Amino acid sequence: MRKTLEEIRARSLRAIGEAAEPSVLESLRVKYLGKKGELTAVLKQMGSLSPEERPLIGQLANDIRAAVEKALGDKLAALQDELLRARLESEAIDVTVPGRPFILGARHPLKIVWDEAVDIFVGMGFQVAEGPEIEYSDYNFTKLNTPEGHPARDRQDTFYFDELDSVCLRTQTSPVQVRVMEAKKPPIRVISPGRVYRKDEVDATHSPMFHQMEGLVVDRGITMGDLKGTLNTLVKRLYGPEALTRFRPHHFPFTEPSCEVDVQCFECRGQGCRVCKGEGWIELLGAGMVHPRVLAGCGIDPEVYSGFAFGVGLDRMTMRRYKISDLRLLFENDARFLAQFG
Ligand code: 2NM
Repeated sequence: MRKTLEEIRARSLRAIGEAAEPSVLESLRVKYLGKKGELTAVLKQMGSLSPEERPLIGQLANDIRAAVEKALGDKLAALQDELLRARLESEAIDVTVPGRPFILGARHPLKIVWDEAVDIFVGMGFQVAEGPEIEYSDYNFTKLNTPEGHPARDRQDTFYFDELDSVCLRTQTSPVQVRVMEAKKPPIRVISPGRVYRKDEVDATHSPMFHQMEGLVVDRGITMGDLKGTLNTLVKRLYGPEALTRFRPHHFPFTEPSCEVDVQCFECRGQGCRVCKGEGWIELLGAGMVHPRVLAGCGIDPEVYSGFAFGVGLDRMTMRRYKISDLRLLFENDARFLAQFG
């Protein structure tokens, strides 16, 4: 029996030494130490031993059980260490590898000017209104006191979609304001920034798509004084408190009276230079008192209400602000150009 036990000890310890996986250790534990295991089977025969031998064999069996258990435990710990080490090695991350460059975008210069103009008007209580870029000629022209046959409706200048010229790409954002007047009762204070389209050949100052911001105020008792106060505020916020304005008579079909607004040249202070082409003044925007026919056509009684409106070209404003000499730069989306602005 002693021989059998020593043989079990040697065989089990060798098998444990050769085990390559924790699951193998578990089956070895069952095979040698389990209820139906080899060591247990030998102990069950202890009854046949003499009283002198029994404690000695019992002690030996206990020593073997302890040795096998310790070997199982040590080997399991060693296997787990090895597994962890292999995993740490295969999943290692080299935190010293340089990161990929992170390219941060920049706001388009036109959008900077757009946002600034919106902020100025929102500060004066205006709301931003939007509308479709594909518009009924009725909204783009007729309701703006520009009837069929009017030179402003020429097919040479407007992108029409159909033979009847009844749908077009909007040539101004005023149709947005027509929609506002039809939908809401005064008081109305809105601006409508957006893309507009005219059939222009592309050059340094022309593009078939450009950007406008129009404004509209309608209420009881609105006068040319409100127009001047509002637009003077715009100019001073844009160009500083020293900026001087000039209101010149002009003509638009949708306003009466109409005017153009100039700002005194900030380069030469009115003396005349290259920036203002010797004029001393720089043309900024068009404006006027909304024509009574436009108000009436939108369901607003011109005997009760009056209003003023204006339109400003955002592309030109942007070019002036950033001294950009060619309009095409705004539309080419060359990242080297765009990265130069906030
Ligand atoms: C301009 C100049 C003058 C204008 C008029 C209207 C409306 F809808 F009220 F009739 N919106 N915008 C207007 C007036 C636009 O752009 C140079």
